[in-house]
Amino acid sequence: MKATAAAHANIALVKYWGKRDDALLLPEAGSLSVALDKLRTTTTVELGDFAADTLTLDSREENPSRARALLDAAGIRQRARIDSRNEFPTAAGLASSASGFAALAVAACAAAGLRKSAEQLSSLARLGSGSAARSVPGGWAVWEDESARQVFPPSHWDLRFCIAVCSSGPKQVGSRDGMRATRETSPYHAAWIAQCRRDLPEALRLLAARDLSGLGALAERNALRMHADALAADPPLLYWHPPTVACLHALGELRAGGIGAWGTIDAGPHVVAICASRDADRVGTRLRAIPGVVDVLLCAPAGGARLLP
Ligand code: 2P0
Repeated sequence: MKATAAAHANIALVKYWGKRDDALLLPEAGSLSVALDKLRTTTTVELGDFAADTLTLDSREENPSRARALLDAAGIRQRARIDSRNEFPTAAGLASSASGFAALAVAACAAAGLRKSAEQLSSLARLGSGSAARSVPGGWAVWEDESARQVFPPSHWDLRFCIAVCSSGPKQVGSRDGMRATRETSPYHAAWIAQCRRDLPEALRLLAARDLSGLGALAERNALRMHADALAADPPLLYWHPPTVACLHALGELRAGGIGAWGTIDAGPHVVAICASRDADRVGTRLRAIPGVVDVLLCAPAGGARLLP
């Protein structure tokens, strides 16, 4: 009645920003991501006759309601004691919901003795947080409908992802509320969704061909267009801080100097630079020198969620 699983967070190169079903967390358009090795979460689930569900995240009590939605969908009726630990600084505002819910789906089903397919586990993780569907298969993952699938393994391409941590506080508007507000109030939202539907097949073609300048530029455009959509919401959603903008300029300067590095930004201030492994140290050093950048984490592609012994 007890099991532990680990999963990695992921960064999307074609972003998920809009739901076609708020209750089922189904996306309006498909997305493409890669799992990141350093952003690992380990979750232990114990099922039993407890008074209530409890969720502890890095030793702090959290509301277990989203975890319960996942457990209910899996058919798990017993109460759960969930203990989730991030091997990276959550205080820095790095998203842990994707890795957390992916690890939870795998650990909870194992604790309950349920045999689920990879597809079913991805679909369950999605009910905790949409992007968690992509952390179950890991590697390069595409999520279009109920579950995500791995399209290439982590070994497909030796890229690096330099995460420039651009603030130390929690963000003001969470992804779920921000996404809903954008869909309901941004006049650009239909154009954003149409763009994602064009970007996904093109990104997959560039990924298959290992075309870094093509995929990097596409990912940067896709992220900036997602933020253009969010900025156009009413009230506007401005996730960026001054170092966010400075990082984008620095990456442009690196490219002008012959180093291929492109940025992507989730619903927060941090910039993730995509580059070849041989350039990662130079990119990391450049980003670390920017005033306001608190830390830089260097990540490589990682695999999917798995049970730990
Ligand atoms: C993504 N993000 O594709 C996009 C890009 C943030 C920006 O998925 O409401 O925590 O739980 O489905 O998955 C973050 O949103 O939102 C996210 P819910 P989630 O990675």
